Amino acid sequence: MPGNTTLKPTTVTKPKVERPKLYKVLLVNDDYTPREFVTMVLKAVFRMSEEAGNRVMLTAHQMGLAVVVVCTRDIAETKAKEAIDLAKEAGFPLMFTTEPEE
Ligand code: TYC
Repeated sequence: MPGNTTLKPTTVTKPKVERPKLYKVLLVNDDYTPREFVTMVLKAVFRMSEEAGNRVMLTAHQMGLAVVVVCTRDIAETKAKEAIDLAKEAGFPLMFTTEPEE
């Protein structure tokens, strides 16, 4: 009926989209793995350029640790394992770890 319309309040529900937690892959320094091998693994597994791989390798060499990449937990764990396995096959103790971003 025109002029007699009841307006109902509309509830607007804002959908809550959860952001997946992000994880860091860390490169750990050691005294035995050759620098070139570390850079090669960073290029092969994390698709880094020679320059970026070298920079990250040198950071770990000097600081003890370096952040390689930040990504979802699944990808972080898979990549870390791939990298560790490559080193194991070659007989090097090179280590990668993962941890949640603060
Ligand atoms: N410290 C190693 C060397 O002097 C090189 C190296 C760099 C190893 C970074 C591990 O995460 C690493 N041969």
